[in-house]
Amino acid sequence: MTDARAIHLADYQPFSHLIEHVALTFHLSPNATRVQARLAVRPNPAREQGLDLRLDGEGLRLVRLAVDGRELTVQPDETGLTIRAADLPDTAFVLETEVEIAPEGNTALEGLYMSRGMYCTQCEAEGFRKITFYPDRPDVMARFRVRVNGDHPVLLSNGNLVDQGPGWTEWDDPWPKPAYLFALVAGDLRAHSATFRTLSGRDVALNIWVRPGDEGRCAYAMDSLIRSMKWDEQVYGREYDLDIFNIVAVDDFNMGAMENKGLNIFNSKFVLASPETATDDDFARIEAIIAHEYFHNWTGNRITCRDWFQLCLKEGLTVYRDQQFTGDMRSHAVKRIEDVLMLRARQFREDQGPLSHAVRPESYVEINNFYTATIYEKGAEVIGMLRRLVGDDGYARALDLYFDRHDGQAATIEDWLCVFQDATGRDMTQFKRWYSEAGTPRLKVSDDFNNDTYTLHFEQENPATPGQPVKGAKVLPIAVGLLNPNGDEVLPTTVLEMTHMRQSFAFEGLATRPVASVLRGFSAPVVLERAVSAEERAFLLAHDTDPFNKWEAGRALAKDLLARMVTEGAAIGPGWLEAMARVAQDGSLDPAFRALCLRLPSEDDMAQTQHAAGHVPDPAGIYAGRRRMGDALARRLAPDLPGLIASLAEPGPFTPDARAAGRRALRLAALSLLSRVDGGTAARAAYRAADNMTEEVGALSCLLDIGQGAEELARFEARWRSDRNVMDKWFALQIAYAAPDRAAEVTQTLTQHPDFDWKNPNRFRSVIGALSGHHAGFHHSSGAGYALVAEWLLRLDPLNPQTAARMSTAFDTWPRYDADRQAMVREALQRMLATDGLSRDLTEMAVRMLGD
Ligand code: 0A1
Ligand code: ZN
Repeated sequence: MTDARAIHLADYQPFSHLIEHVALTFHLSPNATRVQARLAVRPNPAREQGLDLRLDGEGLRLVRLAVDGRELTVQPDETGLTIRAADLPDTAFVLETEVEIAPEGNTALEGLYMSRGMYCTQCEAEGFRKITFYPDRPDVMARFRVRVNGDHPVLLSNGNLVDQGPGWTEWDDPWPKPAYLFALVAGDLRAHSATFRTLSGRDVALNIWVRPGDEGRCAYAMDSLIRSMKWDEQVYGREYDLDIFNIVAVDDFNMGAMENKGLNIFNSKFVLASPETATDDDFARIEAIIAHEYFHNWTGNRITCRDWFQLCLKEGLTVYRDQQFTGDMRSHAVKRIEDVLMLRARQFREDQGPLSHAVRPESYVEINNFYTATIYEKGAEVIGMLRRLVGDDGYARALDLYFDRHDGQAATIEDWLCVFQDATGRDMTQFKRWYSEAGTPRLKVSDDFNNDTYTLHFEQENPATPGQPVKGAKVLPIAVGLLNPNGDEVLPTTVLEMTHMRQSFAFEGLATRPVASVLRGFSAPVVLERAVSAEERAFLLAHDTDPFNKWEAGRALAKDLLARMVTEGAAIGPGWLEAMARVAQDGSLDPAFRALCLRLPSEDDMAQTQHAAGHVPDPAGIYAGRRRMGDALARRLAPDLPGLIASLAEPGPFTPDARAAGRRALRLAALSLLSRVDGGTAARAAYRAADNMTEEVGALSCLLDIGQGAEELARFEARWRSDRNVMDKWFALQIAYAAPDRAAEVTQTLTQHPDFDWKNPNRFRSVIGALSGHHAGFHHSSGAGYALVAEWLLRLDPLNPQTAARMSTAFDTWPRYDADRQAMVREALQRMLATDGLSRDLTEMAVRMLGD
């Protein structure tokens, strides 16, 4: 995209000055908070001398500015202020400013804002400039001391608490940090506390701060934090580095959570959990996000990013680390399958549409639009590939070198690849394409067998993406295994390294033609194109020793069948049904794995696959075909379902561990199938008997799925009305299970509900996001889904552009669909662009999605 306001990686320059120390004093007040800043500044020896000092600042009322105690009159502009070189000493000096801001009116939830009476901050990526004048860029790292004056009983900031008195606290953070990691919280909060003793024997005070009444819902988050701290010591040798670690839960938050140094701020839905209010999925997400934010302490905070183009340096690595952690805590097989499902649903979708961008993009207009699945999830996949290529030892050596060499620095992808090169001797030039080139490679596979030699032939294709028509060959680690026709493995998992556009690999000394299991563990983020018969898929589902490919075989069977149903009107034959029945009944398999196998491919996934295969997806046809598959599976399994459900009952009280959660997942999958044949009798009973949210929501979903559950919905609402996080589920479920032709209408009705607080991002997402996630409802031929989502995005944009822009990605798949749908989406996007005062955030998204 060419835009005058675009920022380019190629234009990077170090900042003109260094900030050695920052002292901030806050006097909190909803409409007139005063922020005094005292910056110890000196010219940057790495730059030419005698430069002006440019500070970022937005929406700040400047009260005072002084250099070395001498007051200056400077007129701020829209984006900051400039102090002329002539007004600055050429050696170290002290810059003082005082500004006034109004956190109460801050609906964008960036900078200092208020959430239900408490003050909190969100500074990543560029929120600090809404708090005070400052070089708001990650390569300017400084030590901060913060004094908070306010009426609230709890006043928090980064680092260690060094002093306090009535109505004030003082915090000192000894670790230099960029401004985006600054945080402040003030409120009437209660702590759930614990102590952690580090590897070297230091005691760290741990606190999770929540609203009064929520203290009883912090135990799981605290347990997750302690396990994360231990894991990072054991696996990466990383110890925590302050005397205190605070986490605060807030209800109004644009994202999941934020890794501010020593003071993580979380969306309350990723902290608060009790068996009665949180589902197994909620527990798993809390564990993963607590770990993610904690792991940032080293990968993000101690070593940060030089500029925002390097965002994947901290995010890809931290996601990779949190995925490893979850695998260790739960099940590597199940975690890998879930991660790949997510990758395909979000990242492949993004990468195959108009929003495709490189893991390290080269330009942006609004950096908040680049907190994407590509930066996070593909960024993590790239690290997984690196590890596969250099091996576990090479990876460990490279990471040790990374921490040694770059601690305290703002680093780049070049630095990152260099530690791999230096630690392992491997040249990273070709591998770097994974960072610079967008798009999902397609990998075509064929094979032959001659005498005793089996050969796999690979061909990679790297499709054009916006602004990148031509690409080079990628390095692909392709994990393969070979099975004998009797099911024995004759070649255990072996990583083939593909570096050319076409490459073949031969395996000699085989008595019979083997069955190949290709791309085990999903060893590279590619789309595999391989003609495999239904028999061979069923064989792999039964015999593959690689759990990912075992699951993948069942998945591919289902997708092949659904594709033939919608394009050729094929009937559901016994092959898939029998294969599924065998998995459902195989007591030797982990219940969580069986539950994943029984899950049908999503409608959006089918549309993506059909589009890639050259078909125009028909949302209504996919919806209907998928329902027919579910009904057929339910009929096939019906006799066994009550027994299966009974055998999975958990005796004793609820525990959120992976084993118990896996059993509940399979039980609810079975209950959902049973509901299709018993008219909902078992699900209604399960709803009445439920003593935890997983089963309450699970049983309710079964009923909604068959067009029932009105009474249960009313009971659910009456019971949970005052619990915002639980009520988000109530809103979202009704939309998710609405019939496609009613989805927009149901959503519209819910927007009239007195509890539809649309300024709260969680509530907005649970209603408007639920509609855009309802494939057949959102893409309904009437256009009602498109219209309603567009209308609400436009309403949200002036208040909270970041969340409006993020949610606009609902429209990014429009090029897949027929001309009528394309026209309706284009028209909606053009209408947005024609709106006066549209934010830079949403403008950039609409322009990129339109692609012209
Ligand atoms: N760094 C956080 C996510 C985050 C990113 C941007 C935000 O505002 C624009 C807020 C949070 C993480 O990776 O968890
Ligand atoms: Zn992160």
